[in-house]
Amino acid sequence: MVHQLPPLPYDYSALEPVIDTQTMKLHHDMHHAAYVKNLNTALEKHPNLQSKKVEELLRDLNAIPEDIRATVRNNGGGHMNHSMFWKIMKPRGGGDPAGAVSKLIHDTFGSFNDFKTKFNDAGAKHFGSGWVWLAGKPTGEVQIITTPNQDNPISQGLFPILGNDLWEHAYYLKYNNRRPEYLAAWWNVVNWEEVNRRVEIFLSYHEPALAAR
Ligand code: MN3
Repeated sequence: MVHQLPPLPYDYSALEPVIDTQTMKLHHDMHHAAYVKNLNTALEKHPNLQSKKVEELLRDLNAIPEDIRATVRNNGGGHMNHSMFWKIMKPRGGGDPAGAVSKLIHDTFGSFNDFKTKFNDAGAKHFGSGWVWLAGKPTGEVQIITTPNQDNPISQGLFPILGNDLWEHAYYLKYNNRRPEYLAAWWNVVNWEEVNRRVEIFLSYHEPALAAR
């Protein structure tokens, strides 16, 4: 096993009542574990790729041998997306963002409320499975995008600052078909400290671009 399932950084029940215990258990122990297992199995066919980090694999999918490209895209994406997802949530999270992410949001969307509305709307309108993201552009700007399946923004040259899981497995047990309700409630478990840590990484990549503006 080259890639490992990271442990949840809190109990299965820690995000109640926003995300129920059974959903967390199935989502982490079954879904995320399967992405890791499938990624590892695929990489056994190309051991030269086993030393690469998942983000390196996804950054240039055209460089991945064709026989495992779709498997790496889907399962490597699933691994990377969920590894971020557990960390950008925490018990008693939520509230208004502060720091660098707050500045990015206000500069781009005017207010936190307008940002949430646009993000939730994009997530609600996305057809089928996928993710909704706040993604950083090479210019240093940010935008809301959705991606299908387990595609990560890194594969299109964008930096994944934060993302919410639009797959039914993320919400169906508690919210049934009411995805907008799940999207609205999710903000109450967002770990803004972790999101700000990611923003700092994004900004450090793009400082030259920012300085030139
Ligand atoms: Mn998921």
